[in-house]
Amino acid sequence: MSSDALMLLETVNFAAEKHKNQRRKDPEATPYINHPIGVARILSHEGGIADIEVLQAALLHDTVEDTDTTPAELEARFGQTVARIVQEVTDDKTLPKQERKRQQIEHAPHCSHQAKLVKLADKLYNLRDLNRCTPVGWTRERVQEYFLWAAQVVNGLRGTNPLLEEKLLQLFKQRGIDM
Ligand SMILES: [Mn+2]
Repeated sequence: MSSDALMLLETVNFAAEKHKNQRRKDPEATPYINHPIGVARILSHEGGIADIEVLQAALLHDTVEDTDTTPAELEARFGQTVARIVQEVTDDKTLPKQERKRQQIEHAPHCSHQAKLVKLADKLYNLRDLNRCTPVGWTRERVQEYFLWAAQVVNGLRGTNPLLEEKLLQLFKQRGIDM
C-alpha cells in the first residue's frame, strides 16, 4: 500500500476514535464520524482534490472543536501543515455562538487555500444534510437562517474550487439566495 493510503487510514482511525461517542443532530442520530469522512470524500470525489494534507485535515476538521484533541496532539501525529489547516477551520469556543458565526464570515477570505477547500466541503456537506432532513428541534426559519449565513461564508471563499462552488451556488439558488 502507498504511504498516502496508510496515512489516510491512520487519520480516519484517529478521527473515529475521537468522535466515537458523538452523534449528528439528525433524527436518526447518525454517527458523527460520517460527517468528516463525507467532507473528505466530497473533496476527493467531487472537488478533484488529491492533496493528502487537505484530505487529512478534512477528516480531522472537527476534532479540536468538538473533542478533547489539542492542536499539539495533531501536530505531533500528523505534522505542522495538517494541524495548521485544522486550526484555521476551528471556531473559538470561548466566544458566544453568534460571535463565532460572525467571525467565520469575517475570517473566510483570509484563510489559506487548503483551509478554504475544507470549509467549502464542510458547508456543502452540512447544507445537503439540511436538505435531507431537519435537525431535531430546528424550525424552517432556523434552517433558512443557516443557509443565509452559510452563503455569506461561502461568498468569502470564492475563487477556490469552481466545482464545489457551483454546487453550493445551486443549493443557495434553490433557497432563493442569489449570489
Ligand atoms: Mn464540520
